[in-house]
Amino acid sequence: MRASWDIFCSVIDNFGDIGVSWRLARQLVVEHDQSVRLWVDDLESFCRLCPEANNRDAQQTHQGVLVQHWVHGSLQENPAQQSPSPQGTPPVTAADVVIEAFGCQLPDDYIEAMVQRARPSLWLNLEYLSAEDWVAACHGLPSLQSRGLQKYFFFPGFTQGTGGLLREARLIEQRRRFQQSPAARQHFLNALGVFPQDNSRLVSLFSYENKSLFSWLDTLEAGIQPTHLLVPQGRIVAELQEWLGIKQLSKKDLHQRGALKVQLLPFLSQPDYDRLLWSCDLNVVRGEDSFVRAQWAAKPLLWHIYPQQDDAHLEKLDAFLKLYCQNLSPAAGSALRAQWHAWNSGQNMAQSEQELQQVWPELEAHSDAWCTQLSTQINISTALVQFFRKWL
Ligand code: TRH
Repeated sequence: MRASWDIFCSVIDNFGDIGVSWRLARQLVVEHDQSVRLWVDDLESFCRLCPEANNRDAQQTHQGVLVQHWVHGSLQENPAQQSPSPQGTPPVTAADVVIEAFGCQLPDDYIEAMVQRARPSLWLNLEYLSAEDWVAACHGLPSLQSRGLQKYFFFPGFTQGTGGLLREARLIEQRRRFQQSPAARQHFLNALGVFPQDNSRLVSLFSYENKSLFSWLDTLEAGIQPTHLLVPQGRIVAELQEWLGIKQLSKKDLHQRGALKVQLLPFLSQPDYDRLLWSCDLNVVRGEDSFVRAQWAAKPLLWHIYPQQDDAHLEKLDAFLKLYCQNLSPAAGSALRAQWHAWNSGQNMAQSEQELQQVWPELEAHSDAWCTQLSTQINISTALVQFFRKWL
């Protein structure tokens, strides 16, 4: 059944909110043949993830998704129509399924439009990803709202009973094919201007500002194996420049210190960012979406979790580590925990890096097994469509 979907995304900071919303919108169109409108309050950020978009048109269609600029407080389905809607009539028609991404507040006009529908909309709040135990128990619970409406909480997650993770239908197959083809990898890297030496370890770095960065770079500089560090343009660049002692990292230059080469990359499209993750031996990722993509890459990862007030994020970090380390040997589990804790609390990375090197082959095998295990779970877009069908 082809239903209409409205996804509301308010960009708070960074790219996670829009990254997830845009990925979900595309999947609903391409894989489930749904009619999707994506409401975004920040077209500038959207353009970074969808380079074919522009920041001028309030309405534009990309990859089958109608993208609608949303100015908080004023909702016009077609801003070109300047005539005001008749009194009491909302300026929009509410969709069959309404998703507010990450608890963003729906405009009053839109809630009014939901109230006025003959058949109610299914209203869902797509929550942030967490591996905490309580998530499965809260997934799918309703909550009564004003005006007699009901909203359901949809929780992504890593375990049975949650809404799963975003995963395109053929992602694992495409990733395997890419990783089995040295020519495909080489072609992709060369096109980015990356020519790694045969014996060097390729590492991608996408992180927030981080107090542990200098000590981590120091260990890579002093390493026995050469490291080639690839850094998509972003928040970590200023600190990298400081460590390198240069004013401006430019995309053309390769900076070498000891065993470490540092190379700046442009901010990539989402599909190219996936290919970068598939190409590297280790991926340093952050937030929510890049963290999940690194798991689909089936390579070891280091997560810089989005920092929250009162260190609430450290509980989330441990909840994930508890799951992820379940099938690791005690030595590998403790080395990984030590490295992730150090990276997320500004500690020196030297010792944990050394310990991690001892268990590296086990970590590589584990990241592949973890990806295989996770990919047996339902993916979010399918779970949402099923949720809607059951609710009808
Ligand atoms: O940008 P983020 O830090 O977003 C965060 C998180 O979502 C966090 O949970 C949320 O609370 C906060 O925003 C507001 O990290 P994240 O989630 O990894 O999103 C980055 C997106 O950018 C992801 O979709 C991958 C994409 N990306 C590219 O498309 N190209 C690139 O070159 C890079 C580095 C990332």
